[in-house]
Amino acid sequence: MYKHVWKLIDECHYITLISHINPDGDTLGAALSFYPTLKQMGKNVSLVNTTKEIANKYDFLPNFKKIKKSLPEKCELLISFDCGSLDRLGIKKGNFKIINIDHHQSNTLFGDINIVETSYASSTLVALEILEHHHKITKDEALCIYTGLVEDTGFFTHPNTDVLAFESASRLISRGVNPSEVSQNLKMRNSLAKTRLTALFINSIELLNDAKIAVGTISQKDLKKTGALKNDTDHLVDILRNLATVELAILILEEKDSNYKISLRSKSHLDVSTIAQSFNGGGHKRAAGFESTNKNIETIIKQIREKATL
Ligand SMILES: [Mn+2]
Repeated sequence: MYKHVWKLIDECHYITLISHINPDGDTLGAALSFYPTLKQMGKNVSLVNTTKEIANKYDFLPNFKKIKKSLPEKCELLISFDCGSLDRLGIKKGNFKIINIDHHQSNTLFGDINIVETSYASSTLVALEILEHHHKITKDEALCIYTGLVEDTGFFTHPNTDVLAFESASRLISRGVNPSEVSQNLKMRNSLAKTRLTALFINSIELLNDAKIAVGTISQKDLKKTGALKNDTDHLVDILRNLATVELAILILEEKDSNYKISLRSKSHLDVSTIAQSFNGGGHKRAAGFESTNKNIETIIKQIREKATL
């Protein structure tokens, strides 16, 4: 399979590396990890993410500043990273081939080549294998890959943390990654606005179903009041899941157009990806999400509760 990837890359000159909307460290790290090699091969490479605001905390990743908001005029090959479906890229299918590199169970296999390793903790680990099939990876590549790995494993605490995760981490560190520096970049650069938003969020928490479900909401008003950005909300759902009795965490984020983005997390047994899929969303067993145009939050919560076997 990896041979096919490198063959298609060889055949194309205009290549776009794209990450999913509302990007995390995994999708960005995976896309950025491919940039230096393709550049070195003499390709015309574009980095694309269609999200309006990308969290600043990723600005330490090499070539982060080269990410553009829309597809370039010329594109022969699109390589998608960490994205389960084409619509999550925020683009229309065009006259280009697609390589789909991912680890989501719910992946729709929308590529001409699909490398979807659902047992891998992060998409960056899939990227690592493909890159290592080609050359010995550099420090910059290792840094991008390590960032995706720590984010998707919750710094080696989520159930997806396995031997491959640690073996890969060890290899990446031996290539020059400084784990403490990565942690500082990702976790110790919060704004006061984000911290104040966290306080508002904590006050919104409600417990349901004998405290097995926790629901927290963030409104546009909350964002305005604190000056926080939408990407300052990524950590909030974990606050819900971290409550002792909670199996299902539900974060409801009001978007600008008063639609809602719902993030679901479970702790030990509930499969939230099937719940998210029933609302046309997707994700993993313990972390998934969907978007809703239903203005009635209570109805959404009721529907989720009906689908959750606790
Ligand atoms: Mn991922």
